[in-house]
Amino acid sequence: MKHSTCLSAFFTALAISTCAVSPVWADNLGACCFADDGDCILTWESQCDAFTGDYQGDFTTCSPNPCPQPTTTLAAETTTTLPATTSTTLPEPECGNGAIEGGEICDDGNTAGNDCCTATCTFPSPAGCFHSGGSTLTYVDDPSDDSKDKLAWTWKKGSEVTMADFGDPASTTTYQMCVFHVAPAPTTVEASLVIPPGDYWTGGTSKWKLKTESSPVTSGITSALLKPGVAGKSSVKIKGSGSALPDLDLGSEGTLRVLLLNSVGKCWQSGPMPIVKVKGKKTKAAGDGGAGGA
Ligand SMILES: [Ca+2]
Ligand SMILES: [Ca+2]
Ligand SMILES: [Ca+2]
Repeated sequence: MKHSTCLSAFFTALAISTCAVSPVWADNLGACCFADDGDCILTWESQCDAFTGDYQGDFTTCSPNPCPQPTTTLAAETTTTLPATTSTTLPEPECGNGAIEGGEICDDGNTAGNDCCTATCTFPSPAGCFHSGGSTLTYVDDPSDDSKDKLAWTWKKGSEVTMADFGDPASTTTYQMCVFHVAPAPTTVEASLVIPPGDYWTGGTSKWKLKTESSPVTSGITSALLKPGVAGKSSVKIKGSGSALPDLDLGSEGTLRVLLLNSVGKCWQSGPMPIVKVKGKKTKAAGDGGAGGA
């Protein structure tokens, strides 16, 4: 009840009461309401009519207010329409673009196989490669003078290899030597050394030999010897040196694997080869290539 309204009604109606007290002594005095705003005042029924109120009956009170209260019309609910969700579609990994994406293990910038990263961007498997009865990899890294860096890989007592397996490196067959760090995981490729075909290769009847000091082989390979043979007699030796040779990060422990692959689809593998010696600038790994490249 609005008190000011009550007092106004009190003086208007000459009621001798307060709003909160039931007018029990006055005949025909009760509570009425103003329908307009829901306020309740005490007055006679006739006065209630004058106020265009709704008389509630004799001896009724204002407390609790018997009058219908104005209803508040709630604003219509508004619906907020959220902007449509936009989705971003990531581009599919593309093998051969030089960037390792999605599930790619490697990406050497091409979709060719027979190199250190396959056409499906995985490392080449040693399974099916020619294997050796004894292999070593030695690497000398001079930290201040790269011209003194040296790399040597020997693969001997190998499984049966024919001259045809070597292709024709003097004119058409490309070689790539890959050095992998296979343990502890994950496998990383530490070197990818390409030997493109060229007339620095000689031989072709009983062996292939590469020897050059001013090597056009940008990977730093300076000599190679490929010898076929029956099981236990085939061998491969590859050496590199100088500042063209990349600095390898072989670490001081773990296990390496060397793969030599050529573009006629043959491969020679050594490993796994534990790093057996680290002395000064020199790192050596040694082991056998398991049968079937295991
Ligand atoms: Ca890629
Ligand atoms: Ca490749
Ligand atoms: Ca170096």
